[in-house]
Amino acid sequence: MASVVILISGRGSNMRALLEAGLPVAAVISNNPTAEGLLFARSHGIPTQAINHRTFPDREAFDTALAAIIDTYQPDLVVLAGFMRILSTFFVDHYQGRLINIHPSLLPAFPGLNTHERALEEGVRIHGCTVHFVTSKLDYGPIIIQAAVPVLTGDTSATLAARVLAQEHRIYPQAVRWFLQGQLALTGNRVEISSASDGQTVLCSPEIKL
Ligand code: NHR
Ligand code: GAR
Repeated sequence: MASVVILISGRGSNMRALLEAGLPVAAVISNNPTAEGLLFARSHGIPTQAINHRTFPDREAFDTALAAIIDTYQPDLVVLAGFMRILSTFFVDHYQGRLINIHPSLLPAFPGLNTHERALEEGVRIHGCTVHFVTSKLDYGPIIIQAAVPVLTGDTSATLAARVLAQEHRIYPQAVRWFLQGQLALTGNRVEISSASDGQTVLCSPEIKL
């Protein structure tokens, strides 16, 4: 049976969307022992583990220990869902082609942190979220699926984040389902999706009212 390990750092609403979509989640692991998402996973009978990065001397030591825990579950796919630690190259290489992330912007715009604040500062009219394969170049791996939302007059980073998050909860389960069904093929830096209709893969731009 195919299985997924989810890595979280906090609230875990994307993890929750994946669980509620009925995907085969073997375990939820957090670098933050007080992540709220761990409570929800436990209450749903999903095995959880906390591994505090602060107790390790450096990134590599943490990543080595994290990989050892993940590998006990022998997952087909490792899913970053609001996971806030940058992963070292050896970790990314170890899970090459089976490690994905959801990022709260329309990549390649706004890689890194504070994406909603930066989108507002730049005055973009369309923002969104991206699910991508993780490579050692931060927030730059092959794109699987994106969803767009409008930026509205009066938006704050909180209202914009909420609009984007609703789309994250739609596209992440879809991306994981495609992966587990063997429908994703990597060709260079591009992902091909077999048997997906175009309408499923992207959201259209918001309507223009003149
Ligand atoms: N690791 C690699 N190698 N490549 C990616 O594309 C990754 C990754 C690890 C996490 C998620 C990413 C995001 O979607 C992700 C993608 C954390 C940071 C960060 O700066 C940046 C991007 C992402 C996640 N983290 C700080 C650090 O020092 C800590 C910040 C904090 O704890 O609040 O690791 O945005
Ligand atoms: C989500 O918006 C996710 O895209 C983003 O953090 C939020 C986590 O929410 N991820 C990153 O910014 C990664 N650096 P969640 O814990 O409720 O899923």
